[in-house]
Amino acid sequence: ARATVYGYPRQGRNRELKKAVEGYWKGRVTAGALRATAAELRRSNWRQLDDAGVHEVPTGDFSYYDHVLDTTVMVGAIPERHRAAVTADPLDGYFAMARGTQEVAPLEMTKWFDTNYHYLVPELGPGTVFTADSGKQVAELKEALAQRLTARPVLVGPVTYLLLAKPAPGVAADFEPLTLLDRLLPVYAEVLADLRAAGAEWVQLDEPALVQDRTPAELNAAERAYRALGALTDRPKVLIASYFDRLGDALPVLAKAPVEGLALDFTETAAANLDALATVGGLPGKRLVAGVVNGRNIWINDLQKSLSTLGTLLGLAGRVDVAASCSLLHVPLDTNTERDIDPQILRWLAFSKQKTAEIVTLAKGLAQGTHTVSGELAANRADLASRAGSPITRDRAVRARTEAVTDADAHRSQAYAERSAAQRAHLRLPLLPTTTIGSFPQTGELRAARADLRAGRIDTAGYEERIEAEIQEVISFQEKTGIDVLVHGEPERNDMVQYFAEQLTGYLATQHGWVQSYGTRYVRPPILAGDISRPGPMTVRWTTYAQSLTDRPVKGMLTGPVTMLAWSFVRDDQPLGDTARQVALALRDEVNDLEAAGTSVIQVDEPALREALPLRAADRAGYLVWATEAFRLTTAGVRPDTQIHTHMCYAEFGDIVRAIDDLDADVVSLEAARSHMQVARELAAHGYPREAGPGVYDIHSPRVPGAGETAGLLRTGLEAIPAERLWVNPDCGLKTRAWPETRASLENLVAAARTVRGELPVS
Ligand code: THG
Ligand code: ZN
Repeated sequence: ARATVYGYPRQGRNRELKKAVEGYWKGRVTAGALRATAAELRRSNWRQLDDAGVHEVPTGDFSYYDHVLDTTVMVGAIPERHRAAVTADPLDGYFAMARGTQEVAPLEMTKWFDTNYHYLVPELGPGTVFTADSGKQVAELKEALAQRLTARPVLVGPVTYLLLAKPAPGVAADFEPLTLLDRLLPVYAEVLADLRAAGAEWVQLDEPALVQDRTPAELNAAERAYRALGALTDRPKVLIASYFDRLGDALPVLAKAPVEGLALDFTETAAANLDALATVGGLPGKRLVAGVVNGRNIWINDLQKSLSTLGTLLGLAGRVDVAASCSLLHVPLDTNTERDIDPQILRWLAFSKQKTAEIVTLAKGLAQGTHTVSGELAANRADLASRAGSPITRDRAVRARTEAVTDADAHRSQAYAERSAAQRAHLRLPLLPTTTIGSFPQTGELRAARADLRAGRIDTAGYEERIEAEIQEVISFQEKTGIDVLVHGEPERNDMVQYFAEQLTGYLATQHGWVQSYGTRYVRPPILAGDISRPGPMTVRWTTYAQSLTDRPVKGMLTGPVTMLAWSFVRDDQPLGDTARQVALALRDEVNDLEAAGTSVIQVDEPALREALPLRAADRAGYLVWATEAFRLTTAGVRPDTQIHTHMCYAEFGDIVRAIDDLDADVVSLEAARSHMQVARELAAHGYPREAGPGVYDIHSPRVPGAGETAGLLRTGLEAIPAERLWVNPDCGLKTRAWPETRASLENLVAAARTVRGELPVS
């Protein structure tokens, strides 16, 4: 048994890659310097893996922006509109596809399965011509071989690549990219031959799309693909890799494929792989790579348990190697750089470096006997016991409270129709009320104020003065502009999840735990480590300050429990629903405190409700039950005349409209500007009975929409949602925008609302 990994974080210890790439974009770093930084990061990652005892290192997993975009380049599927840029300069053309230019739009970005990583969606059509470009893969393999390492190129597999693609602009919406398989396979054949020639013994083809529900036709395509690739004579040995869940019906297909290896996820969600593998008779004579170390969370592995799984697997394959369940891209680098986490708790955590060590220990224990790793096993047992027995993971008061939750706690005292009337009387808003989603531009001065506070250049009082000054400006701007329901602008928040995590007991924030979200953008997901409680109010001070400055209602702004979970590392020692309930109760106290302090409108954001849906349809109903219950538990403790808003980003709500209704919020705001109010029509088609604010201003672009254009979107919205239930707001928060376009766009938004109000029949 040997140790391996499928991929490693790309950014470097100090996010050197982000700095180099962004520097290149600004013209401050040359292409040569960028390439040198990238090569040094790869070299150093491989060196670390090799030093740790990893037998076979991955290559080709590195990316300047995204590995799916790299695959698009590898197969020559450059969209028509980006061709000229790519021909002129491949590196600039690559970034043009990722980010767009003044002239052309970028590729669309969407989430990589149920992780928080985003990839660039390939655009294909009947006219797509694939051509092989193995340059990047071959060059990176040669770099690793020059370091005298055993290296295995890792590629997105052909079936997953096509399943992740969408019809190119102008191509019929029902075009199925998978119909291009026969044209794509010769290109993969050419790349495999090039990698063989460059010295690859093995190559890994990632097929995570096969862990999702797949039709017989799709499974048939997978079978054909690997029959064809397997039959090639000039190729390295092929390892098909699956991860993020169980393979289900795809397992027999891949087990029988005429290739040399299969990588399976053996973490909890994918545990069914074990029985399924035995049922198909194992992988006699083949290589099985066992993903027993969870590549998506940050908890130490139960080494004894993994060794026992691995022992069972030994009887089921010709050779068993040990790996993380997926690329380590989705976890931070190294726990050792965390200075603010209690050293005892730090021992419960494993980031990429620690997970690599676990994989090596397991491979050694499997190959040479557990006695050879007895020291590691003893330490692991002690750390697991320390976590299980810690008062942090079992807070009696929190447990007692969650157990006492009744169904009534999760339901408002009046039905929507009745409380809607009470809210109308209480708030006295005009028809088509205007509001914003919550955040206002995060200026350089605000970031500087936070940095000054951290560095001790200013004290808390000095910092709070600066925040109050910003709130004054935001409130006065909104009053002057004529917005109806105001916000304080969230100048005090770094990130909508981290801000709350830092204030809740049981949650850990990291200093350096960066994980790539997309391109050069990173997040530091906080860790749900223990039972969650709220020592004191978190937002009341700022909301009431803002309210003291105006007679118009100021919305309280909170992040909802589902999003708090989706954008954090979650506990693995209790059901997600239990953790969600604890977070919900802590947030419920905040909601109730806001109400008690005089806040009549409270928004609880759930941008992640849709994206946290499980990959397999069979798992979705269970998720939606606890997710909607957690939201209601957060919000149901308020009076009938207090108005609860929620907000969700990203399109494709069709499949969760029912769940949105089950949240029992009074008002929902959704992203809609780019899709010309498609969301409004979807809500109407599902008979959504509540108030809604489909966004009329696309905040993802610096472009200022004119008042006429915004009024047009409003009129379109009115065709689906009656005026009594339609709100007027941007698509999302304004924190990534600058002030000039924010000012102009919101002035136009208010003007548009006034114009369209004037067109309404007088009742
Ligand atoms: N917060 C958290 N997770 C998220 C989002 C979020 N996941 C999904 C989505 N939003 C991802 N979007 C972004 C957008 C911007 C940035 C990161 C993810 C970003 N990051 C800064 C950077 O890399 O320079 C660092 C931010 C910081 O200092 O904390 O700009 O909103 N939790
Ligand atoms: Zn949003």
